[in-house]
Formats: sequence, C-alpha cells, structure tokens
Amino acid sequence: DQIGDAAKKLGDASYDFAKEVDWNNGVFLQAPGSFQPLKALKAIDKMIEMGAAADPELLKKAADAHHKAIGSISGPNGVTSRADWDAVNAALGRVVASVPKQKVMDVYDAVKDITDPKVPAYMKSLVNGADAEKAYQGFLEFKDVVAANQVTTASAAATVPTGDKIGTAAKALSDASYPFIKDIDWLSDIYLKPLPGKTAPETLTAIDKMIVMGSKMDGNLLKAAAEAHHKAIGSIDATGVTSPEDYEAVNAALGRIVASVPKQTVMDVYNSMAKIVDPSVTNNMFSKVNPLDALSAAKGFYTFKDVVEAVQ
Ligand code: CLA
Ligand code: PID
Ligand code: PID
Ligand code: PID
Ligand code: PID
Ligand code: PID
Ligand code: PID
Repeated sequence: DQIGDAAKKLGDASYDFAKEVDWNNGVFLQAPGSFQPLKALKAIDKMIEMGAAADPELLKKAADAHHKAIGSISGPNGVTSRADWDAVNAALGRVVASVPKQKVMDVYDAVKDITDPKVPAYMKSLVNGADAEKAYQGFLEFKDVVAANQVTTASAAATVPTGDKIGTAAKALSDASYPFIKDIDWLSDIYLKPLPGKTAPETLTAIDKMIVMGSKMDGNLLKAAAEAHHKAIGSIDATGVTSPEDYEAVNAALGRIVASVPKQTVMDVYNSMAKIVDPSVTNNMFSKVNPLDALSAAKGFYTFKDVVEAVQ
C-alpha cells in the first residue's frame, strides 16, 4: 500500500536519527514541562478518543509491529532494526489514517499544551541536528501520504454488553473499592518516578507483555473500554476521581477485556510486573491510604477475578 511504500522512504530519512536517540534515557519518564496532571489527563483523554476511533484491526497490527520491534533491539541506545522501524512507522501511519484528521490534531494540540517550547530543541541537541532535520523532512512527506489515505468519519462506536456476569460482578467490585479509589492521590507526581533499581530494558520487558495482551484482546471490547475511560474522565471531581457509575463501567469494561484473552497471557503481564515492581513500591502505596479501604478493595478484586476467570 501507499503508506507502506512511504514508510520505506521515511525510514531512509529517519533511521540515522532513530539510532542516535538514547531510547533508554530516563528523561522520557518526566513530564515534558511543568507537572500539570489535570492538563496531562486531558491530553491522554484525546489519545483515548483517537484510539477509540481507530480501526481495531489496525491497532492490533500496530501492537504486533511494536512487539516484533522490541525483539530486534540492539546496542546501548535500544534501537530496533531498520526493517522493524519501517514496519512500526507503516503500522502507525495506517492507524492515523483510520481516524479523521481532527482527532489527530486534537492530540497534537493537547500535547503541545503541556509541552514546554524548549523541549524539542533540547531533544534535538542530544542528537546530530542535521539528522533530526532530515527525519522531520521525511515525516512531512510521509504525513501527506497518510492524509491522502485518511478516512473522514471514525469507525463505529463499540457495542457494550449488558446484563452479563462480569457487568453484575463489577457492581460489587466497585461498591467494595470506591472508598479506596477516593483515598488515592490521583494528582501526585509519584507515578512518574522511576521504579527503584530497574533499568529501561528491564521495564520494557513488562510493557512488551502488555502489548502482547493488548494485541490478543477482542477489538470491540477494547474499544468499549477506551470509551468507558473517556466517559469516566468527563465526570472527575477536583481531585481527579470519577463518579461511582463511571468507575463501575470502567471495571466492567476491563473485566471483559481480561476475559477476552487466555489466562496465561494475563499472568505473563502480572509475573513480569512483579519482577520490576519492588515490594517497597506497593507498601508505599498502601501506607498512603486507609488500610481497611484497601483490604475491602482487594477482597472485592479477588471475588471479581473468579467471575472473570469463569467466562475466560
Ligand atoms: Mg488503566 C490498570 C490508571 C487509562 C487499561 N490503570 C491500572 C492501574 C492504575 C491505572 C490505577 C495500574 C496500577 C495498579 O494496578 O494499581 N488507567 C489509569 C489512569 C488512566 C488509565 C490514571 C488514565 C486515563 N487504562 C486506561 C486505558 C486503558 C486502561 C485508556 C485501556 C482501555 N488499566 C487498564 C488495564 C489495567 C489498568 C487493563 C490493569 O490491569 C491495571 C489494574 O488496575 O490492575 C489491578 C492498583 C489498581 C487500582 C488502584 C485501581 C483498581 C482497583 C481494583 C479494581 C481493586 C483494587 C485491588 C487492590 C487493592 C490493588 C491491586 C492488587 C494487585 C495485586 C492486583
Ligand atoms: C502544523 C502547522 C502547519 C504545518 C503542519 C502542522 C503539524 C501538525 C502535526 C504534527 C500534527 C501532528 C500529530 C501527531 C499526532 C500524534 C498522535 C498520537 C496518538 C497517540 C495515541 C495513543 C494511544 C493509545 C493506543 C490505543 C488505545 C488508547 C491509547 C484502544 C482502543 C502545526 C506540519 C501540517 C504527531 C492514540 C494507541 C494504545 C491512549 O500543522 O503549518 O507535526 O504532528 O492507550 O485505544 O486501545
Ligand atoms: C498531520 C497533519 C494533518 C494530517 C495528518 C497528520 C499526520 C500525523 C501523523 C502521521 C502522525 C504520525 C505518527 C507516526 C509515528 C511513528 C512513530 C514511530 C515510532 C517507532 C518506534 C520504534 C521503536 C523502538 C521500540 C521500543 C524501544 C525503542 C525503539 C526502548 C526503551 C501531521 C495526516 C492527520 C508515523 C518507537 C518499539 C522497539 C526505537 O497530522 O494535516 O502521519 O504519522 O527500538 O524502546 O528501547
Ligand atoms: C526542532 C526545530 C525544528 C526542526 C525539528 C526540531 C526537533 C525536534 C525533536 C527532536 C523532537 C524530538 C523528540 C524525541 C522524542 C523521543 C521520545 C522517546 C520516548 C521514549 C520512551 C522510553 C521509555 C521508557 C520505557 C518505560 C519506562 C520509562 C522509560 C518506567 C515506569 C527543535 C527537527 C522538527 C527524540 C518513552 C518504555 C522503558 C523512559 O523541532 O525546526 O530532535 O527530537 O524508561 O517506564 O520506568
Ligand atoms: C497469585 C497467587 C495465587 C492467588 C492469586 C494470584 C494473583 C494473580 C494475579 C493478580 C494476576 C493479576 C493480573 C493482573 C493483570 C493486569 C494486566 C494489565 C494489562 C494491561 C494492558 C495495557 C495495555 C494496552 C492497551 C491495549 C493496547 C496495548 C497497550 C492495542 C491493540 C499471585 C490471587 C490467583 C492485575 C494490556 C490496553 C491500551 C499496552 O495468583 O495463590 O493479583 O493480578 O497499550 O493494545 O491497542
Ligand atoms: C487473575 C488470576 C487468574 C485468572 C485471571 C486473573 C484476573 C485478572 C484481572 C481481572 C485483572 C483485572 C483488572 C481490573 C482493573 C480495574 C482497574 C480500574 C481502574 C479504574 C480507574 C478509574 C478511573 C479514573 C479515571 C482517570 C483518573 C482517576 C480516576 C486522574 C489522574 C487475578 C482471570 C486471568 C478489573 C483508574 C479513568 C477517570 C479514578 O488474573 O487465575 O479480573 O480484572 O478518576 O486519573 O485523575
Ligand atoms: C498490600 C498488602 C496486601 C494487601 C493489599 C496491598 C496493597 C496494595 C496496593 C495499594 C497497591 C496500590 C496501588 C495504587 C496504584 C495507583 C496507581 C495510580 C496511577 C495514576 C496515574 C496518574 C496519572 C497521570 C496522568 C498522566 C501524567 C502523569 C500523571 C504527564 C506527562 C501492600 C491491600 C493487596 C494505589 C498513572 C494520567 C495524568 C502521574 O498489597 O496484604 O494499597 O495501593 O499525572 O502524564 O504528566
């Protein structure tokens, strides 16, 4: 296809730049400017809306391309192979082309809103500047091909199951865990702190398992889960907490996407996370909330998971 061909040209123009970026640099965990969690949530919300509007099959293929690319990483900077670099660009170009232009521009504008204008120049200063310019020229040509292949209307909204066992169980889980949700400091910057003692490549192995799980999910249910998050963001209070109804809908939607993949795929995520999250992190989270509320939430979760497993 045209986007695939254009991705090869984009690769010619951008792979030198890709090799020079230090993908393992911890700086990419920082906010790209001053820390503004509610504005950042708005930017993420725009990404969620774009993801929900995208063609689910193309999203899966993009997840697969990322998984494959993680498998061909080499060298201290963490760069993937030239072929996989091109394949990721092609897959993302197709995802972008599957949503209306305005959804893409909404992400761009919202991200710009939380990005200090000095950040791009700083990023450029870390690589060979001429290679960054060459990559950007390549991107500008690529985007014209994407625009020429872009849809003008989003894919249909998801179908949301009703009256299913997971939906019923989500009500009990949400009642048991909403007090815990209200105890959590959602606007803290602690969630942007590095995981103690872990390197970027170690962390990437756990993210890779999530990508694999995402790629196996039922596309309609994943879209429904994204839509539920978007709705929930729309009802947050000043502390970032969503309404009980929207929280319940998120739990139901996530239970359903978990049930749509094999148990082992879920456990692979859990086990890889357990390897990179030191118990001190979990204990620290626990120390900041009412312990009774956390225990009630945990009890609710362990009951919920049996319902999920039964329909998995
Ligand atoms: Mg989510 C999970 C935040 C968007 C899909 N997500 C999580 C949690 C965290 C979070 C609260 C990971 C950390 C954790 O486990 O804490 N997500 C979060 C934010 C946003 C977002 C702030 C922004 C909009 N997510 C989002 C989108 C999608 C997902 C758009 C795609 C549709 N997210 C997704 C999945 C999962 C998460 C599939 C998880 O599995 C993970 C999670 O919650 O695992 C348990 C603990 C969790 C909480 C504080 C909230 C849930 C409370 C539960 C139901 C009960 C509590 C149990 C117990 C006390 C703690 C967990 C014990 C542990 C051993 C499992
Ligand atoms: C400017 C001025 C003109 C010239 C110009 C110009 C530049 C415009 C530009 C630009 C626009 C632009 C857009 C970019 C957009 C990037 C979008 C990224 C989206 C990320 C997403 C992430 C996610 C996920 C995911 C799916 C999940 C949801 C999420 C489901 C269902 C200014 C040059 C034309 C770069 C969507 C993918 C996992 C949130 O106009 O004169 O330069 O760049 O998890 O969804 O699971
Ligand atoms: C524009 C203007 C509108 C019209 C429009 C438009 C186009 C927007 C577009 C577009 C956005 C867009 C984005 C693309 C992004 C590609 C990103 C590729 C990333 C590849 C990576 C590969 C890798 C790895 C990996 C992880 C490793 C690092 C690596 C670590 C820690 C402008 C059409 C709407 C194409 C990251 C995965 C292995 C490097 O908006 O008018 O057309 O395309 O090895 O991580 O090691
Ligand atoms: C300039 C002037 C214009 C021309 C121009 C120009 C240059 C702009 C530039 C540039 C922008 C730019 C951006 C870059 C962005 C790279 C982003 C990389 C992200 C990597 C991540 C890696 C990671 C992980 C991971 C999970 C870990 C955290 C991390 C935990 C909990 C100035 C040329 C356009 C290079 C996210 C995945 C392992 C961080 O605009 O005229 O030159 O470069 O370790 O999670 O630990
Ligand atoms: C233990 C001991 C027993 C008792 C027990 C026990 C506990 C087990 C547990 C537990 C397992 C468990 C699992 C959990 C799994 C969470 C999984 C999260 C996945 C997140 C993903 C994120 C993503 C995306 C997304 C889609 C994108 C890709 C990504 C596409 C196509 C120990 C109690 C049984 C909590 C997948 C969603 C946006 C990466 O066994 O005695 O306690 O918890 O962007 O994909 O776009
Ligand atoms: C288990 C054991 C195996 C069998 C198995 C199994 C089950 C795994 C499961 C499961 C995992 C799982 C995960 C669930 C997670 C739910 C998370 C809910 C999060 C809700 C949020 C709501 C909100 C918002 C929002 C953003 C705001 C904050 C909030 C800010 C900054 C165990 C079956 C495989 C259900 C985050 C979105 C508006 C609070 O593995 O043997 O069954 O379920 O307002 O952000 O303000
Ligand atoms: C313990 C002992 C057992 C019993 C138990 C127990 C407790 C475990 C616990 C607990 C785990 C736990 C986890 C919590 C996790 C909260 C996660 C919140 C994530 C929020 C995010 C928000 C954000 C943003 C956002 C984007 C911004 C950055 C942020 C930028 C660029 C110990 C009870 C089981 C509470 C990610 C989205 C706005 C950070 O196990 O016997 O008690 O709690 O602002 O992006 O700015």
